[in-house]
Amino acid sequence: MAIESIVILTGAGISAESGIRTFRASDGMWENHNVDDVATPEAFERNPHLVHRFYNERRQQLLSPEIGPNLSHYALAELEEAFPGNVLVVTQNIDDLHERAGSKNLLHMHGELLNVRCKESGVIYPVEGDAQPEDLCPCCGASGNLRPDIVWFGELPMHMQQIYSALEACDLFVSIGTSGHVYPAAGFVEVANASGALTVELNLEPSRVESSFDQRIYGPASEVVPEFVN
Ligand code: BJW
Repeated sequence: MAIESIVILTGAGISAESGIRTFRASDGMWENHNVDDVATPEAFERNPHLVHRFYNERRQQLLSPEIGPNLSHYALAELEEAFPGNVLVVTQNIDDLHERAGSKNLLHMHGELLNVRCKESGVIYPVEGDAQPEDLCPCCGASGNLRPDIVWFGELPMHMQQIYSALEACDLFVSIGTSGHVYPAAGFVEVANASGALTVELNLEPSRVESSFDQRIYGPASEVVPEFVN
């Protein structure tokens, strides 16, 4: 079967070798924070200072000189450039390492660390420096309305219609560096299977949904992704 349309789902594992810690690793970045204290809409209502500080620290880390794309990010960008058909990268990651590597057809389903969003209008703004609860929102002029542009637990992920349409039309679905613990992303493999696509998992270790894939290749992303793509 000729492959014309590819959907690639990426998770924290693809950025691990770039120095950004994954969520469920023992040294995970939520080690010092309960997820309910920093990654839910209720947490933001309760303590916006803490939530902004948490994301400000992560933004500073992302922008530090030692963080950059690794070979797996570059391999996906090169695939998109060279492949005659359609390649869509759907990332759960809030970092910008796919963009920095050169990926263009890219959807951030869990938002972007380098943006804030108005709670009232939904308008998105790039963050310059740190964000604070006191910042005035450019569209409504109020303070307290700008929140991190992140999809927290219980919120609807972004671009879902576009993602499901692409999954229903793809011939190949590749999942890279994701544990399969968080839905709806963990269910994408089943949508691709139902569409008749070949499904492949590339990860350091078997994910929670590994049995749903046709093929599985385990190892560090910087090795298995370039090998798979070439
Ligand atoms: C390497 C590597 C190397 C390491 N090389 N690999 C169905 C059933 C049960 C629950 C639910 C359900 N549907 C919805 C829910 C509720 C909830 C949910 O899933 N909860 C579960 C925990 C049970 N989901 C939601 O609330 C979502 N919203 C929603 O569902 O809305 C309703 C809806 C209905 C129908 C359609 C659409 C929507 C929203 C989820 C938002 C997730 N947000 C987070 C936090 C963002 C904030 C922040 O970053 O601070 O996004 S959670 C966190 O997990 C983050 C990640 O994007 C996400 C996924 O994690 P990921 O990427 O898989 O990372 P890890 O750490 O888990 O795994 C890393 C993997 O890499 C591991 O496997 C390693 O082995 C591997 N690895 N080094 C290759 N070098």
